[in-house]
Amino acid sequence: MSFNTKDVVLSEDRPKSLLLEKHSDYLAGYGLNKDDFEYCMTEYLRMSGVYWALTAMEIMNQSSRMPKDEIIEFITSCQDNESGGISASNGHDPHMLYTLSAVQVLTMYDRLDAIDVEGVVKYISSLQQEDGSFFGDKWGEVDTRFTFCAVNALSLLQRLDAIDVNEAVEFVLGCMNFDGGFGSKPGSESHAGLIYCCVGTLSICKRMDALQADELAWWLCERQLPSGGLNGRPEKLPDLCYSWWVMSSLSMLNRIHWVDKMDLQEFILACQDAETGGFSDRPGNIADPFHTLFGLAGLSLLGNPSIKKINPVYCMPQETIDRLRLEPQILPIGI
Ligand code: 7TP
Ligand code: ZN
Repeated sequence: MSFNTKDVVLSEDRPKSLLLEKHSDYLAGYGLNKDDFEYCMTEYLRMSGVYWALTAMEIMNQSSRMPKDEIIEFITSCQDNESGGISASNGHDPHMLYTLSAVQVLTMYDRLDAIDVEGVVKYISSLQQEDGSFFGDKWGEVDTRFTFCAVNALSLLQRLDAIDVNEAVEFVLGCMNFDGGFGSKPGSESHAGLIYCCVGTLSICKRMDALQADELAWWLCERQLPSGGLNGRPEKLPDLCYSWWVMSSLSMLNRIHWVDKMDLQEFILACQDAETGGFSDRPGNIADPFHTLFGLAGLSLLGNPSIKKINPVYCMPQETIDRLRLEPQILPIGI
């Protein structure tokens, strides 16, 4: 007889140490062959892919292996002159998600001069609605993810004055649930990824006082399963990227000691692919740049000394956030 909790079992031959050189080689090689099938299949998210790979390389202190000039030219070519927004790839439609990724990459490179910043500010502010919420693009889907994209990107550009921050915060607070968590819109169920977006928004807007910190931290640490991994909602399998969404949220709440760090570290290390390099969503699956960033970022939050400190709100190197003198709000230490 077992509990009806879904989980995985870590096999004895799993990786148990951090394979940094493998990960650096994996990301340096990703996209070198532009005809590669896997690479072509992800054209619709390329701008974010560049952000995931570059950030992962930055925190491994390997970003000099990335094609900096090519990346900057690519971003310039993805800005839409009319709306000011930025798309995932050449010829695609601009979207809030890729606009944020582009701003993040150019911030890390300290090359915001490569885009029309005023155009980006105009694009983002044009997507705010009467109730404070944000559309993701011209098609009008509302989601707390897009609020976080807006607030995050504008804070990096030092242009939060361009939107109604109070209304944006009120909308996010309207998405809070009885369990202290947040969903994508008012009344939607709590989900760890959306909790990260909402807590991140409140952190940047310095409104962390509005949280039910203990209820929320309790819900978050209940995501840890016997394997050590974290899931995004009750009754779901663990997934490496939730190491980031959950641990970054707990970090903003100053309560990462509410999870078992050793067990989580073992799960994260088990998600490495020892042959190809990179991390996958769970042990034995195919690696990708997305999970590679969030595996490394999770280890950084756990204090791994081989990886640079990552900022839990921005998911960028802490040194970049310090250079910009950004000070997202972190709660004082809990119990
Ligand atoms: C393979 O199937 C998917 C499903 C959703 C691929 C992408 C997506 S997504 O674009 O909506 N997205 C990001 C994401 C990316 C990858 C991936 O990136 C593979 C290769 C690359 C190259 O750069 C893989 C998964 C993925 N997901 C889906 C997912 C994560 N964990 C389990 N799954 C099934 C996340 C998804 C949504 C997303 C989350 C955070 C974020 O900052 C942006 C988008
Ligand atoms: Zn995942």
